[in-house]
Amino acid sequence: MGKPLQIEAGTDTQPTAQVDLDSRLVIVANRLPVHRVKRKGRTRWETSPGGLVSALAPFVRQAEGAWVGWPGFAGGNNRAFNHDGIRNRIVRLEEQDLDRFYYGFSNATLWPLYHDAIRPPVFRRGWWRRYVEVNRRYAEATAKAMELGADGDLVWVHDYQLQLVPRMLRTLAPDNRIGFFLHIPFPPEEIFARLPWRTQVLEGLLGADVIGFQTSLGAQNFVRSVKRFTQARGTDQMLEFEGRSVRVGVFPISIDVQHFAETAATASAIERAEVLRSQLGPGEQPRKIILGVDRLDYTKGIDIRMRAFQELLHRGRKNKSMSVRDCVMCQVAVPTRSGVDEYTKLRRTVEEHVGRINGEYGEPGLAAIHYLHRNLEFEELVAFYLAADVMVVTPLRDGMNLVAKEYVASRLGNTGSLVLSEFAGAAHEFRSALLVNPYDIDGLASSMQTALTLPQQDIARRMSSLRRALKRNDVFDWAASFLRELDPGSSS
Ligand code: ADQ
Repeated sequence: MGKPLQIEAGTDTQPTAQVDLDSRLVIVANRLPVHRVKRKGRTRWETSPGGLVSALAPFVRQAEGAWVGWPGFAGGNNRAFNHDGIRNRIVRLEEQDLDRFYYGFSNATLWPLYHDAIRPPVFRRGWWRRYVEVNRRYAEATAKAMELGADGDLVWVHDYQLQLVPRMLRTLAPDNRIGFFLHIPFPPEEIFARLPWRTQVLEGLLGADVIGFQTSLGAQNFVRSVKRFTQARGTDQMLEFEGRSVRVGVFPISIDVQHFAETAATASAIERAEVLRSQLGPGEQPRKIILGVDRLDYTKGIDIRMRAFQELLHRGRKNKSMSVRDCVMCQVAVPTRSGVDEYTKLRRTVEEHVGRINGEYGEPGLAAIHYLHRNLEFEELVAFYLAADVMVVTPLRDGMNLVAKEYVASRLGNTGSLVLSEFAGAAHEFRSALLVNPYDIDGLASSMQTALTLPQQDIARRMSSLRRALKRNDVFDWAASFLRELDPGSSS
């Protein structure tokens, strides 16, 4: 078929993401790329914000493809519809599916297990059964979406909620190329081994032709588990399973760098950042701003980061070197998965920390920590990135972490310091960040101190190196490199 697909993705220095797909493309993800909004009493679909949707939508549109996913609310009908050039195939989920498949098996079993079991994963047979059933529903909806096309469609399945889909789909539609990308880490073999359904999950994934991971560590962990718990054999890059070859690859995800850079250069974002600076750091000598932006998730290390900031203020008080007159922490946390107990507990812990630290170190008119429990709209998010002198990204384990990349993309003048966990996938590309062990409260406090006091030329050197690393791979390059691997007939 040959559908030339050229995406001009950025600046002069950036490679153009380009792939010439030979086939139709179907994306399968937990969520559709749209959500329903109600305005003036009328409901309609709107394209969802976020890097994944904006990265994949142009490929799907140009390949006359479809997107299979859940619309974001329980019940409803499952009639397919077109929106913004994409055919949307609804997978309908009821409240009980959400409880068992989504909040249960996906987010209280797999999520903690795959993040080094930071919280004890909960194993329930009823949740597993519903995971199998819902994965089958996604596979069947995908097979339906493919009937419209010729044999040889490309199917790209996303993330931990849908690990059984590749094999189920191979049975329903054997003559298509199936890819799978895992957005979160794949855990070490000895942790993965705890999963009672480990072989079924691995064999589910092995139904794909290409399996992609964020880092080489994730890919290696996967191959080790596969060799121990399945009949598949081969190398770290290529496995043989049931007479087929399965390619294992590393595809670090990224962001729409140009979109962040362009917004960061607008007068209105710059002005909003100035307002934030004056609100957060008033005084003759404006306070330096340390920023955290995360989903309120226990993998992100928000509570430990706050304790490290407390340690910084404690040391500053003892040796009279640093106080709330010099610096302030601002933590923006977007509510998430409130249907899972651990998330309710985390919210309480974080809010207790904020209260304790403000009570102990704040002064009238000068809070030590500003805590915003909310979602920011895009320009506001960029304004926060522009206002921050130091960005702290300290997950205990993270597939990639896009916030680190978004901060770097927004710092056009090579200013600002990034304190980054060595356990985030982003640390593999961002060697010039101030890398930290997020479990080490003293070390983290010292890194914050370093970031606050680093000479300007060191800041600029580090940031310019981070920006070079970022420009080598934006989200369009990421999508194109995966699709090139998936489509043997493609050219680039
Ligand atoms: P997440 O765990 O969601 O993603 P991350 O990569 O940091 O983590 O992305 C979070 C996104 O949410 C960012 O784009 C950020 O801007 C946005 N966000 C966070 N807080 C916000 C707020 N208060 N207001 C508005 N936006 C906010 C999973 C994996 C990651 C992997 C991604 C992509 O866990 O490791 O990087 O998928 O593959």
